Amino acid sequence: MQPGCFPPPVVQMAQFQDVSKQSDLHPKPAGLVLQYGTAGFRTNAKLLDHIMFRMGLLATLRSKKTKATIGVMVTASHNPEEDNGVKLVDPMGEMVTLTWEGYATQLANAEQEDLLAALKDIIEKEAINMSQEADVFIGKDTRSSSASLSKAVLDGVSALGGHNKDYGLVTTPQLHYMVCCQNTQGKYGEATVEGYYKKFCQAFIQLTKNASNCTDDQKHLSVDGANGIGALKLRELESHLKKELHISLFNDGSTGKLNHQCGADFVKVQQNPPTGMKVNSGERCCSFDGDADRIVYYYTDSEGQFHLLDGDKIATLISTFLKELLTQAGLDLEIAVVQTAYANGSSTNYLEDTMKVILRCTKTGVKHLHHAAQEFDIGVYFEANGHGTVLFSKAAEEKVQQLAEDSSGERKRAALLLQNTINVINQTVGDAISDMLLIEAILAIKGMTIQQWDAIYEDLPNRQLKVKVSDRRVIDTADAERRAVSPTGLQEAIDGLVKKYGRARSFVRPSGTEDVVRVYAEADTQESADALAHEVSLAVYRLAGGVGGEPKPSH
Ligand code: NG1
Ligand code: ZN
Repeated sequence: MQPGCFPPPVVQMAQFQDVSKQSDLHPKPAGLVLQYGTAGFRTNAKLLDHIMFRMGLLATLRSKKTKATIGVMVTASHNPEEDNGVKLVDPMGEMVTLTWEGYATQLANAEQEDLLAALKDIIEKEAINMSQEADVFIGKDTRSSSASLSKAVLDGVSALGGHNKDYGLVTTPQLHYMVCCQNTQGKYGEATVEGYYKKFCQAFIQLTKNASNCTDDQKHLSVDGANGIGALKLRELESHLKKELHISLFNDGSTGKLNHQCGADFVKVQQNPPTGMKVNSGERCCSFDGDADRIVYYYTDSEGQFHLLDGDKIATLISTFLKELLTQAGLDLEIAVVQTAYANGSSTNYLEDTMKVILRCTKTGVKHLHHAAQEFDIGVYFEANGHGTVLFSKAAEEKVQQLAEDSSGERKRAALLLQNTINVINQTVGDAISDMLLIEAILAIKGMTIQQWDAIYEDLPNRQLKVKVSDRRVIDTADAERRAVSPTGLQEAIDGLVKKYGRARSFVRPSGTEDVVRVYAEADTQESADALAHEVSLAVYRLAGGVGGEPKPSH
């Protein structure tokens, strides 16, 4: 058949018969409505079988449309073990587009008898050539539900005649990496788990080989694996590090429960060390989340006080390092940092006033940050929760390479460091393992302790809370989620409360992954941040249809 031509109806019918038959084995509970949210579908695993099957169908259509390999990752990241979720990965390893998110929701919510019509609707709207080959890569996390749910995805792919490659247990960023490698014909790296370890570890070893005054003590890092897939993968990676980094792994999944009182989200939100981990005073520690796409660092001081180094501190460390290298290399490249409203006010001030980098604020969700970061030669993006990476434009990468070849002395040294920095970063998506290697390399090269890193700026005390309301969609926001435009009176109430405290800021937004409204507050003292967060929670409860008892002061 000619490219672009529609297949004869008989081919379509045969394909759809298979879809019909298979779909009966993955029935949708009547009336269930789910939304493709901030990070795909995410809810209790028991409600997801039909979603997985249908996402297998959709990934196959997306692959036919883009004529490229598409990824499907079965994970619910930092959510509890009982939940699960699924997200699609586009050809270059990025999140699927907004239009296709819409199709995902449409397909997920079609009642059983309407599925074929919904499918045909997408095929028609996108003018998909159904005789085009399709390839789908699939990965899953360690949840007990993930095995059968990923099997349902495979059924969806084969029902539409797509080919699949099942990577089994991988981290979310590993799957993004595989998809990108495949679609760049290996230019980004080899599309295997082994290829992933080789690429990032080699770059790490190259980066650190000249960090001559790095002692064995400084090479030690304690990692909380959140009892998830990141722990398994870190064990596999260790041998590739050639003892350049000594990892003590805790919460490796052998006994503890996934994300339960551990992992990056717990540590960030509770502002406490995870359970199940030995945190020696002054020692550098980090936590991954359940699918290893987030990382936060921390230590406790001699008085037992906990110090968190979150995504904002990570973005600051990385952008400082890159800026210094650019100066040493004499390269004139534009560097920007992208944050969300959750970024600590101190980090924003530091980046803007002291570092003088270009700063952008986007809505929550990595797809927004990723897109904003793509607009610059070098875009460093991090959510405060530790999800982030660095993007280099093609032109920037070429300039670095050219300089590494043509220059000598200090400029060459800087260019080579930049080149290896590019190679140690997983540019497809935030990646706990790759971010960890980059941070460890920077600290080693700069001979910097975690305390010195922490001292770059002092965080404003802050608090994050959740409020249950009957319908969180009543809250509408503007200005990168920093202002609530509905319900009426809510923003005015928040403004009034914020005025009571020093250096205060607060905002609310409906979560895209949980049925809650999130409240964020920061102020000059922890007491003030806690009080403000509580008062704003009460305003949400009263003005946005709170359910259950009124929020109580938590601290
Ligand atoms: P929601 O539930 O929309 O706040 C959370 C995180 C996001 C992002 C997604 C996906 C916060 C405040 N929100 O989204 O940043 O990481 O999960 O995992 O951390
Ligand atoms: Zn995650």
